[in-house]
Parts: sequence; C-alpha cells; structure tokens
Amino acid sequence: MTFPSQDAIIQLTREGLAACGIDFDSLLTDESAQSMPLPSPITGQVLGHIAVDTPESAAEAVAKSQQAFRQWKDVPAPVRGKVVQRWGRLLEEHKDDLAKLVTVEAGKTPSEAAGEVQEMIDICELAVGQSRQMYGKTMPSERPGHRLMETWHPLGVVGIITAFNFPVAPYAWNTALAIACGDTVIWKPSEASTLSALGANALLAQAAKEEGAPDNLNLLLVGDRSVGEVLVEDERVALLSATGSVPMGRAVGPKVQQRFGRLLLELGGNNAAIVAPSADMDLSLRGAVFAAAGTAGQRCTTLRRLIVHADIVDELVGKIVDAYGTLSIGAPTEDGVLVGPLISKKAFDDMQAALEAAKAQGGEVLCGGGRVLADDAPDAYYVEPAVVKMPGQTEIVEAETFAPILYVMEYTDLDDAIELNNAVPQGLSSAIFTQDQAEAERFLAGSDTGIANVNIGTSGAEIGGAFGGTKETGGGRESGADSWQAYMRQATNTVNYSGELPLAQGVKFL
Ligand code: UN1
Repeated sequence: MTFPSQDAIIQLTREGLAACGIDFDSLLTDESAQSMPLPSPITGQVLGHIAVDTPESAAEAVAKSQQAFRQWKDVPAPVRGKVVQRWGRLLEEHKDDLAKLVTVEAGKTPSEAAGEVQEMIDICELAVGQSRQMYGKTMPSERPGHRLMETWHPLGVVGIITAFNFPVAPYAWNTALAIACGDTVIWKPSEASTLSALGANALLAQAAKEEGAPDNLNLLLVGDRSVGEVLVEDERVALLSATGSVPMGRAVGPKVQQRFGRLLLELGGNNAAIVAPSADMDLSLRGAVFAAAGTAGQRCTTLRRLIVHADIVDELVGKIVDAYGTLSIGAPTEDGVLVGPLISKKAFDDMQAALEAAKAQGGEVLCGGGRVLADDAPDAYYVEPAVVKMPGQTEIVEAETFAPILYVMEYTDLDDAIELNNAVPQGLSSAIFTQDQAEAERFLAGSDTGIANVNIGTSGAEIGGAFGGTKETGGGRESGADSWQAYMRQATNTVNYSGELPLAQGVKFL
C-alpha cells in the first residue's frame, strides 16, 4: 500500500480550501503564542500554523453576532430559508472539496467524508422546508371571546462547539436550523479541524452575502478552549450547543445553567447491539463490522459492545474476526482503504490502556489492537481494530474509549441482554439484530437510548430523525423534525376580543 507524502496532503488541503474561496498559504503564520498548529492525523505532522482568536476577540464576535441578530430576527422565516437553501446548493457544488478537508483533518475515507458533507446538504433541505412550518398550536380558552395560542420567535446568538470526529456535519445540524429560526451563530470547532471549519463557514458566508443577509450572520472562532469558554460564559449567547466528551459536558453544562442559558449537549456514547439467534448472520456481520471498525471507531455512535446469544456467539465472532482480517488499514487518501488513522497519540495510548484493562478484567483479545504503518508514518497512529471477548460487562466496558475496540459478551435471556444494554452511564444508540418481531418490539420498548435500531448497526443515523441520547449523553436533540424548537423562544399569547375583562379561574377584582 502506498503512503502519501506530506506535500501531497498539503496539496489536497490547498485544493479543498481554494474551492471554498480560501487561500491556504495566506492563512499560515509563524509558530508563536498567538498561533496554533494545523495537524493531520494521516501523517501526524502539522500542515502549518494559523493565528488564533483570543478571549477578547471572541467577546467582540459575540457583540457582532448580537448586532446581526437584531436585524436577522425581523426577516421573515421563509426568506431566511433562502440563505440555507443557497448554502445547501453551494455544499452540493463543493461536496468533494469540503470532503477533502474532512479527510485531511479527521482521517476519514473519501466516501465517509463525502457522507458527512451529504448530511450537511440534507439538513439544509430539511431546514428550508422547516422555514415554512414553524407551527404553533392554538388552544381553546376557558374565557368567552378569547384566543389562546403558542408562537415561536427567534432566540438570539447560538454558540456551537464541535468535536474532531465529525468536523462539519453537527455544525450544519445546528446552523441550518438556527439560521432558518432567525438566530445568528458563532462556531468554535475542534482545534483538530480548523480548516474544514473555515471551508464550511466560508460557504455559508457566501450564501448569506448572495442572499443579502446581514454581515456576521455566522462567525468562526479559531483557537483552544479559552476561546470556547467565552461562548460558555457570555450571557449574550442564548443557546450553547456542544458536542464532545462527557467531561467536557460536565464542565460546560453547569456554567451555562448558572447563567440560565439554554443548553444542548451531545456527549459520549457506549453503544451496544444485541444479536439474537434468529438474526440474519450475514447482515449482522456487516452491520457490526461497519459500526465497530468504520471511521476507525471514532464516531459517537460507534458500536462498542456486542451482546450475542450463546447459541451463535462462536459462529458470529469467528466471522467478525475473519472480516477484520480483510479490512485495509491505511492513509484514507489511498484507494480501497476502509480504516484510517486515530486522531492522535493520546487516542492510541487510551486504546492501549483500555486493552490492558480489558485483559486484566478477564478479557481475551481475539484480534487486532496493535499499531501498524509506523514505518511509513512514524508520527501517525494507525491500528488494527480489535475484538475482545469479555466475561461480563466489567468496568472498562462501561467506559467509552474512542477507538476501534469491540467488546463481545454473551447472553441467553433477552431481558438480561436489554439490561446489559442499559447498564452503562451513556445512552446514545443501540441496536438489535433479530427476525423475531416480538423480540424487536421488546428491545425497542426496553432500550433506554435516544436512538434504537432494528437490523441495522448503531451508527449512520439520518438527519430526518432527531439525533441525541439520554443519561450521560446529555439529553440534547439535534436535526430531525422537532429539533427546531430548541433554537426558538416559545410564547403563549392570550388575545381578548370580547370587549369584557373576565379574569382567568373566575377571579373577581374591581
Ligand atoms: C458523531 O459521531 O458525533 O450516526 C455523530 C452517525 C452520524 C452522526 C454521528 N450520522 O454515525
């Protein structure tokens, strides 16, 4: 398998950015306290350095965003939808360009990177439709000659914090709806994916300009946590939507709540699939392998726990191990590669520590886990996805390790399997493979996750359904049919056309 040079990666970056109207070379600056590195996990080397925002410039961005909001909120929703529509068209036009940047920064294969951009296009379409459907209910009033109704209004500045593994899609899930809802957005992407963010942000700025929207509708902050903290703490940020780890959510959540800001959290997942004896073996195999090893195990919806009926566990696990042996691991720029790199050395160290812990807790590594391609890319971290047979749901299995480790456990009674599925702190996604409808229904009623699937893996959710989870996953819901309400302020209006002033609950006064 060939391995790309650093120059080839830089060239890909240059092309992707140029198509989004950005000159890569003029972004670059010297290494200093006011700059940060632009890494690529493909080679593990930096592409250059870029100037960062400061807490002061972030606060200025909030002021500008608030200014833009004052104008934007008065634009009719279907007209606001035009900006989102134009953004969607630009994303379609530049799908491969933006995907290149996602490949460079997140290490995704071109197919998965393009799939991520497709999610952006899809949510734009949903949001455009939504811009004519921000329905409120009317309710019967208890008083004669009165009307009671619910109305929805733009909320304000929306702060968005996103993670490295989906550098652009969650931004779009939030932004397409927020813009249609009359809000303005400020985005603090992961430090690992600044360039993808610059590309996505530039295309939205272009759409906004072409449609005559106010300046500063969408702003981007480049930098580390200190910059993101401004969005967390500034009371002018009406909603903070943050995707990342559970510790991040624990740090951010109370601060936003302390100032009574609105919060939308998408945190960790520790997703399980149950495979019942009646399951279609081939379908379960493919579903499990994509969900567990795809994106090198770095989706929050990645399959981490496989709970298999004792009658079929040896057969299915044998097939999974065989399939893992055929996965081609390498630079995602190369043809045929299915598993790209881990994001960092830390991710690799965490994976190794988890494997050690699993062994200490009685686990047997059936395949994978080791580093590969260290000679081709000494600064990058490529691993063989691992399958580990566990004697039960031990402590390490209850933790989310953001790497391709699939823990296998067995069951004999479906209720026990559902209980195992639920007995972790996280609650994002889950699945069952079965051809028994009653079993499928029992699982759907019993699984406590925000996403629960039948005969399909845990990852790869479509934007038409709400995305999010329960428990430590944070409770937020993004994309999907009703999520727009998170980006709007709800009001109850009572209108009196009776000419009298009857008080509610029959109260007499004056
Ligand atoms: C994430 O991993 O942060 O379900 C989001 C999926 C994608 C989204 C994952 N649609 O895999």
